[in-house]
Amino acid sequence: MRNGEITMNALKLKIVITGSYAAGKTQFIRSISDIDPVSTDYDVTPDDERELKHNTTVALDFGTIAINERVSLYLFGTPGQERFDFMWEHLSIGALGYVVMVDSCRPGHFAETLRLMDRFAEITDAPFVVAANKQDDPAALPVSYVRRRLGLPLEIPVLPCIATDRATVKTVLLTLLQQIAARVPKSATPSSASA
Ligand SMILES: Nc1nc2c(ncn2[C@@H]2O[C@H](COP(=O)(O)OP(=O)(O)OP(=O)(O)O)[C@@H](O)[C@H]2O)c(=O)[nH]1
Ligand SMILES: [Mg+2]
Repeated sequence: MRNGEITMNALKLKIVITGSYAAGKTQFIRSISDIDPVSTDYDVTPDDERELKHNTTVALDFGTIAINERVSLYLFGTPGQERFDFMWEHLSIGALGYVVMVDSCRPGHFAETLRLMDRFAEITDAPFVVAANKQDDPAALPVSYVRRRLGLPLEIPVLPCIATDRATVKTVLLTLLQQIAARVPKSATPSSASA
Protein backbone atom coordinates (compact mmCIF):
# COMPACT_ATOMS: atom_id res chain seq x y z
CA MET A 1 0.00 0.00 0.00
CA ARG A 2 1.37 3.42 -0.93
CA ASN A 3 0.97 6.40 1.45
CA GLY A 4 -2.74 7.17 1.79
CA GLU A 5 -3.61 5.07 -1.26
CA ILE A 6 -6.96 5.93 -2.85
CA THR A 7 -8.79 2.85 -4.14
CA MET A 8 -12.42 2.88 -5.32
CA ASN A 9 -12.84 6.29 -3.58
CA ALA A 10 -11.75 4.80 -0.24
CA LEU A 11 -8.82 6.30 1.61
CA LYS A 12 -6.78 3.76 3.56
CA LEU A 13 -4.40 5.37 6.01
CA LYS A 14 -1.63 3.30 7.50
CA ILE A 15 -1.01 4.02 11.18
CA VAL A 16 1.57 2.35 13.43
CA ILE A 17 0.91 1.62 17.11
CA THR A 18 4.19 1.30 18.97
CA GLY A 19 5.55 1.52 22.51
CA SER A 20 7.62 -0.39 25.03
CA TYR A 21 7.01 -3.91 26.31
CA ALA A 22 3.50 -4.49 27.72
CA ALA A 23 2.42 -0.86 27.18
CA GLY A 24 -0.92 -2.04 25.75
CA LYS A 25 -0.44 -1.97 21.95
CA THR A 26 -2.17 -5.28 21.23
CA GLN A 27 -5.07 -4.35 23.53
CA PHE A 28 -5.41 -0.92 21.85
CA ILE A 29 -5.92 -2.52 18.42
CA ARG A 30 -8.16 -5.23 19.84
CA SER A 31 -10.49 -2.61 21.37
CA ILE A 32 -11.05 -0.60 18.21
CA SER A 33 -10.71 -2.97 15.25
CA ASP A 34 -13.75 -3.62 13.05
CA ILE A 35 -12.27 -6.96 12.03
CA ASP A 36 -10.94 -9.76 14.19
CA PRO A 37 -7.40 -8.45 14.68
CA VAL A 38 -4.44 -10.47 13.51
CA SER A 39 -1.96 -10.96 16.31
CA THR A 40 1.33 -12.78 16.68
CA ASP A 41 1.58 -13.22 20.43
CA TYR A 42 3.70 -16.09 21.75
CA ASP A 43 4.66 -17.29 25.20
CA VAL A 44 7.20 -15.16 26.99
CA THR A 45 10.16 -17.14 28.26
CA PRO A 46 12.53 -14.82 30.23
CA ASP A 47 11.46 -14.75 33.91
CA ASP A 48 11.72 -10.95 34.30
CA GLU A 49 9.33 -10.47 31.36
CA ARG A 50 6.94 -13.17 32.60
CA GLU A 51 6.47 -11.11 35.76
CA LEU A 52 4.47 -8.62 33.70
CA LYS A 53 2.58 -11.04 31.44
CA HIS A 54 2.82 -14.43 29.80
CA ASN A 55 2.70 -13.60 26.10
CA THR A 56 4.23 -10.99 23.83
CA THR A 57 3.95 -9.76 20.24
CA VAL A 58 6.83 -11.08 18.16
CA ALA A 59 5.98 -9.68 14.72
CA LEU A 60 2.89 -7.49 14.46
CA ASP A 61 -0.75 -6.83 15.25
CA PHE A 62 -3.14 -5.78 12.52
CA GLY A 63 -6.62 -4.31 12.65
CA THR A 64 -8.79 -1.86 10.72
CA ILE A 65 -11.26 0.82 11.69
CA ALA A 66 -13.60 2.72 9.37
CA ILE A 67 -13.67 6.36 10.40
CA ASN A 68 -16.44 7.13 7.91
CA GLU A 69 -17.60 5.86 4.49
CA ARG A 70 -14.45 7.11 2.79
CA VAL A 71 -11.68 6.83 5.35
CA SER A 72 -10.35 3.68 7.01
CA LEU A 73 -7.36 3.30 9.25
CA TYR A 74 -5.12 0.28 8.83
CA LEU A 75 -3.51 -0.23 12.22
CA PHE A 76 -0.17 -2.02 12.50
CA GLY A 77 1.02 -2.80 16.04
CA THR A 78 4.72 -3.37 16.59
CA PRO A 79 6.46 -5.69 19.03
CA GLY A 80 7.55 -3.76 22.11
CA GLN A 81 10.68 -5.68 22.96
CA GLU A 82 13.92 -4.25 21.62
CA ARG A 83 15.07 -7.68 20.47
CA PHE A 84 12.32 -7.52 17.81
CA ASP A 85 13.11 -3.93 16.82
CA PHE A 86 13.96 -4.90 13.23
CA MET A 87 10.16 -5.02 12.76
CA TRP A 88 9.75 -1.35 13.67
CA GLU A 89 11.34 -0.22 10.42
CA HIS A 90 9.45 -2.72 8.25
CA LEU A 91 6.11 -1.80 9.77
CA SER A 92 6.73 1.94 9.43
CA ILE A 93 7.06 1.90 5.64
CA GLY A 94 4.27 4.06 4.23
CA ALA A 95 2.85 4.96 7.64
CA LEU A 96 1.27 8.42 7.82
CA GLY A 97 1.59 8.67 11.59
CA TYR A 98 2.12 6.68 14.74
CA VAL A 99 1.02 6.32 18.34
CA VAL A 100 3.63 5.82 21.07
CA MET A 101 2.02 3.93 23.93
CA VAL A 102 3.44 4.34 27.40
CA ASP A 103 2.60 2.25 30.45
CA SER A 104 1.79 5.07 32.91
CA CYS A 105 2.20 2.66 35.85
CA ARG A 106 5.80 1.69 35.10
CA PRO A 107 8.21 4.65 35.10
CA GLY A 108 10.99 2.03 35.05
CA HIS A 109 10.09 1.50 31.37
CA PHE A 110 10.33 5.20 30.43
CA ALA A 111 14.01 4.89 29.44
CA GLU A 112 13.00 2.13 27.02
CA THR A 113 10.26 4.42 25.64
CA LEU A 114 12.81 7.21 25.10
CA ARG A 115 15.08 4.85 23.17
CA LEU A 116 12.13 3.72 21.08
CA MET A 117 11.11 7.32 20.31
CA ASP A 118 14.69 8.15 19.26
CA ARG A 119 14.70 5.14 16.94
CA PHE A 120 11.35 6.09 15.40
CA ALA A 121 12.58 9.66 14.83
CA GLU A 122 15.40 8.10 12.75
CA ILE A 123 13.03 5.77 10.87
CA THR A 124 10.29 8.27 9.96
CA ASP A 125 9.41 11.95 10.16
CA ALA A 126 5.68 11.16 10.32
CA PRO A 127 3.72 12.91 13.09
CA PHE A 128 2.98 11.05 16.30
CA VAL A 129 1.00 11.30 19.52
CA VAL A 130 1.77 9.74 22.90
CA ALA A 131 -0.88 7.68 24.71
CA ALA A 132 -0.35 7.59 28.50
CA ASN A 133 -2.00 4.20 28.91
CA LYS A 134 -3.55 2.30 31.86
CA GLN A 135 -5.06 5.47 33.33
CA ASP A 136 -7.71 3.24 34.96
CA ASP A 137 -5.01 1.72 37.20
CA PRO A 138 -4.71 3.43 40.62
CA ALA A 139 -0.91 3.29 40.19
CA ALA A 140 -1.02 5.31 36.96
CA LEU A 141 1.11 8.46 36.93
CA PRO A 142 -0.66 11.63 35.73
CA VAL A 143 -0.42 12.54 32.05
CA SER A 144 1.47 15.76 32.89
CA TYR A 145 4.11 13.71 34.74
CA VAL A 146 4.47 11.31 31.82
CA ARG A 147 4.99 14.31 29.50
CA ARG A 148 7.63 15.80 31.79
CA ARG A 149 9.52 12.53 32.31
CA LEU A 150 9.65 11.93 28.56
CA GLY A 151 10.68 15.55 27.94
CA LEU A 152 7.94 16.05 25.36
CA PRO A 153 7.34 19.57 24.00
CA LEU A 154 3.80 20.97 24.10
CA GLU A 155 3.27 20.57 20.37
CA ILE A 156 3.29 16.79 20.79
CA PRO A 157 -0.09 15.65 22.16
CA VAL A 158 0.11 13.40 25.24
CA LEU A 159 -3.31 11.86 25.80
CA PRO A 160 -4.83 9.87 28.64
CA CYS A 161 -5.63 6.36 27.44
CA ILE A 162 -7.30 3.19 28.66
CA ALA A 163 -6.62 0.66 25.94
CA THR A 164 -9.52 -1.50 27.10
CA ASP A 165 -11.88 1.46 26.61
CA ARG A 166 -12.83 2.02 22.96
CA ALA A 167 -13.74 5.69 23.52
CA THR A 168 -10.28 6.73 24.72
CA VAL A 169 -8.63 4.69 21.95
CA LYS A 170 -10.77 6.53 19.41
CA THR A 171 -9.81 9.92 20.85
CA VAL A 172 -6.11 9.04 20.53
CA LEU A 173 -6.57 8.05 16.87
CA LEU A 174 -8.65 11.15 16.02
CA THR A 175 -5.98 13.37 17.59
CA LEU A 176 -3.33 11.67 15.49
CA LEU A 177 -5.47 12.24 12.38
CA GLN A 178 -5.61 15.96 13.25
CA GLN A 179 -1.81 16.01 13.49
CA ILE A 180 -1.56 14.29 10.10
CA ALA A 181 -4.11 16.67 8.54
CA ALA A 182 -2.16 19.67 9.89
CA ARG A 183 0.82 18.54 7.79
CA VAL A 184 -1.16 18.36 4.53
CA PRO A 185 -0.41 21.49 2.47
CA LYS A 186 -3.56 23.61 1.97
CA SER A 187 -2.97 23.45 -1.79
CA ALA A 188 -3.49 19.66 -1.64
CA THR A 189 -6.99 19.77 -0.12
CA PRO A 190 -9.97 19.34 -2.48
CA SER A 191 -11.66 22.60 -1.37
CA SER A 192 -8.60 24.64 -2.38
CA ALA A 193 -8.25 22.98 -5.78
CA SER A 194 -9.05 25.31 -8.66
CA ALA A 195 -12.03 24.41 -10.85
N1 LIG B 1 -5.58 -1.87 33.53
C1 LIG B 1 -5.22 -1.84 32.27
N2 LIG B 1 -4.57 -2.88 31.74
C2 LIG B 1 -4.20 -2.80 30.43
C3 LIG B 1 -4.50 -1.67 29.62
N3 LIG B 1 -3.99 -1.88 28.38
C4 LIG B 1 -3.41 -3.09 28.42
N4 LIG B 1 -3.53 -3.65 29.64
C5 LIG B 1 -3.01 -4.94 30.09
O1 LIG B 1 -1.58 -4.83 30.03
C6 LIG B 1 -1.01 -6.05 29.58
C7 LIG B 1 -0.19 -5.82 28.33
O2 LIG B 1 -1.06 -5.49 27.26
P1 LIG B 1 -0.67 -5.84 25.74
O3 LIG B 1 -1.74 -5.24 24.90
O4 LIG B 1 -0.36 -7.28 25.58
O5 LIG B 1 0.68 -5.02 25.62
P2 LIG B 1 1.64 -4.91 24.36
O6 LIG B 1 2.14 -3.52 24.35
O7 LIG B 1 0.98 -5.41 23.13
O8 LIG B 1 2.81 -5.90 24.78
P3 LIG B 1 4.03 -6.47 23.88
O9 LIG B 1 3.50 -6.80 22.53
O10 LIG B 1 4.49 -7.69 24.62
O11 LIG B 1 5.09 -5.41 23.87
C8 LIG B 1 -2.17 -7.02 29.36
O12 LIG B 1 -2.34 -7.79 30.53
C9 LIG B 1 -3.36 -6.09 29.16
O13 LIG B 1 -4.58 -6.69 29.51
C10 LIG B 1 -5.21 -0.58 30.24
O14 LIG B 1 -5.50 0.46 29.63
N5 LIG B 1 -5.54 -0.72 31.55
MG1 LIG C 1 1.59 -6.81 21.81
